[in-house]
Amino acid sequence: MKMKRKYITALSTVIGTSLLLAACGGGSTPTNSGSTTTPGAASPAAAAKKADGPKLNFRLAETHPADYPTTLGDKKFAELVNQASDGRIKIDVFPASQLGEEKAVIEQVQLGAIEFTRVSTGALGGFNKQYEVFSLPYIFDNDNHQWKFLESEQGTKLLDSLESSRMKGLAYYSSGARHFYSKKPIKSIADLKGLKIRVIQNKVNIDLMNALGANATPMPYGDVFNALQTGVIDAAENNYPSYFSSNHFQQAKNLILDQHQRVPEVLLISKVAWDKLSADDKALIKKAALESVKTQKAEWDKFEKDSEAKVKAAGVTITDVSDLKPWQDAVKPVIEKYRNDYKETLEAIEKARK
Ligand code: GTR
Repeated sequence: MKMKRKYITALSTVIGTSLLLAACGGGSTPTNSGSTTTPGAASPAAAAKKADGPKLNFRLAETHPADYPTTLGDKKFAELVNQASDGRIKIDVFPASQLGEEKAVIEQVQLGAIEFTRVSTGALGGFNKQYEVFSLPYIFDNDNHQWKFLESEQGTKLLDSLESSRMKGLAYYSSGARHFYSKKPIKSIADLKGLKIRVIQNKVNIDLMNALGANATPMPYGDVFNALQTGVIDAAENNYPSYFSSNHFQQAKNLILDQHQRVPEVLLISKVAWDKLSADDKALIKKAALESVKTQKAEWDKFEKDSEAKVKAAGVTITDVSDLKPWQDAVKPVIEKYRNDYKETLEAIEKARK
C-alpha cells in the first residue's frame, strides 16, 4: 500500500495527470460548464463514453482512508454535486493519499492538475500566511467556539482569502483538538523537553515546539508511522481520529490530552477549475460543500468517540490534563509573536468566545 501510494505520487509528478487519469479508468479535465466536446477532438476514451455521461469529471484528493469522517464528508459533497447537476458533474474521491501527500496535492491544486482537495488548515499555512493563525495554540476553547468563529464573517473572509493562493475555499470541516503522543511516557510539559516531534510544516508549529522545549520535525503525514517505528522521531501530535486511523498509537503508546491546537479542515477547489465554471455550477458546488458539513460533523463526532475507545482498548497510556494553565502560559510567547500579523482574525476569535 505504502509502495503503491508513493508510486502513484511519483507517477503523477513525473508524467503528469493525463496518464494517471487513463490508468484510473477515466476522468477528463474540466471544460466550460455545459460545453460539449468538439467532434473529432475527443480522445478514444472520451468518444467511447456514453453520450449522456458526465460532462465534467473532477478528482478530489484526500489524505485519510475511505471510512474517515473527512472522506465521508467529501463523498457526501460529491454525491450532492452529482445530484444537483443531474449527473452532469462527477467528482471522484481518491482517499488514502493516492494522489499524493497534502503539500504535493496543494501544489497540484494550485496548478489545476487536481481540481478538489480536503486538507488541514495546518498544511495551508505553508501556502497562505493567514492560515497559520489556526496553528496558534489554545486560541479556541472548544468545538463550539471554533465553529462560531468559522461561521462568522471573518471566518468566511478567511475562506475566501485562499483565492490569493490560487485556491477557492468551499467549506470548513471539523477536526477536534490535537494532543501529543510519544514513545516515552509524557505526563507533563517537562517530558516534552528535547523530544523530536513531528509537525505539519508551517512556521507557527516550529515556534510552538521550541516554546515547549522540543524539536520540531516537519514531515508528510504518511511518513510518520515509519519515522516513529525507526526512531527518526520520538513523538507526534494529532487528534484522536488521526492517532487511531494512522496506527500511530501502535508506535507511540503515550498520549497526553493537552489540546494544544484546534486546526480545522478545509474543502477547496483549484482556482483554475473554479474560473472555468459557469455561475450556476459555482453556486451548486458551493451549496453542496456547505451542505456536506452536516454529514462530516456527525461522522466526526461518532469516529472521535470510537477512536478514543479503540486506543484505550489497545492499552494506550492516557494522561488527562486537568489544568491547562501551565501549558497556555508556556506557549503565550508564540501567540504574542504573531498577534499583530493576525490581529483582525484573533479579535474575531475573541469575539466568538463571548
Ligand atoms: C490530520 C488532518 C490531515 C493531516 C494530518 C497531519 O488531523 O486531518 O489532513 O493534516 O492531520 O498531521 O498531517
